[in-house]
Amino acid sequence: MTDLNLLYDAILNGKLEQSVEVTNQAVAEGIEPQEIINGYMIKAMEEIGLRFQNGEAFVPNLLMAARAMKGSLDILRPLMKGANSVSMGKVVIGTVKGDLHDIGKNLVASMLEGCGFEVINLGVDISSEKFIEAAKEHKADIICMSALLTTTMNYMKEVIDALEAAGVRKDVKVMIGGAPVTDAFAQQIGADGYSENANGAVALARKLVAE
Ligand code: B12
Repeated sequence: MTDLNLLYDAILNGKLEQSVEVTNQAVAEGIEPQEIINGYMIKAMEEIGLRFQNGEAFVPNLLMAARAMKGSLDILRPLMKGANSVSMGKVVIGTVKGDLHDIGKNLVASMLEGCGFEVINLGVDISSEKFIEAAKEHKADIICMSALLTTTMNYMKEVIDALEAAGVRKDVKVMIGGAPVTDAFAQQIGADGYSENANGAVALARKLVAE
């Protein structure tokens, strides 16, 4: 039986090979991706973040932890893809301009995909122009924006204003998220919803599409 605490340690200590190995073992034993991600991987990222905040870890440690996290997510992502033949709706997702954090955003994208949404993942550092262009091109039902920095979260309002100015705001719902984002902030900038995690993001997306 795989000891998933080893996965927690591997991500926390930025050991890619170990995290991939333990993840593969866990998958072979039939452990649910959700349990692996929520129970161990996200917790390790939270801990490295705390250490960084307290001056006990530094940017290279964050980078190595992120690399290990991604290695494991790459294994789990395909397993989360649902066997859905009918699309629940189209989602354009990206991390806003100036922000390079993509782990949480990719997790949200994978969960949405796994739950039957068609997801167009634009990547990181996405400008309002790119969000608008993609929303129009793909006739998106929802735009999802992610921001992990208090400095970049304000750009979400710029995107919403630009959607308004381009005349497409009425055609799409806007969901936002990321560690510094709150419900109050979402309301303040005129987003349609906020969720603090990937599971909640799916529930919210379903609700918004049904509206
Ligand atoms: C890993 C990491 C990095 C990596 C990112 C690698 C990558 N590819 O993503 C690197 C090393 C590149 C990095 C860089 C920096 N980072 Co950094 N980073 C982190 C760290 C440790 C973890 C983030 C993470 O991946 N968490 C795990 C995921 C699963 O959680 P999440 O992102 O929050 O996502 C979940 C929810 O928020 C939500 N969600 C996310 N997006 C969305 C979107 C929608 C629509 C919805 C509904 C939900 C949702 O669902 C997700 C899943 O549950 C955080 C600390 C933390 N605890 O957040 C700091 C942190 C975000 N970084 C921080 C800082 C300061 C920086 C740098 C400025 C450091 C520097 N001096 O260079 C740079 C900025 C670079 C840039 N321009 O973006 C600060 C931000 C402080 C602030 N208040 O603004 C933090 C909080 C660390 C700290 N405690 O001080 N970082």
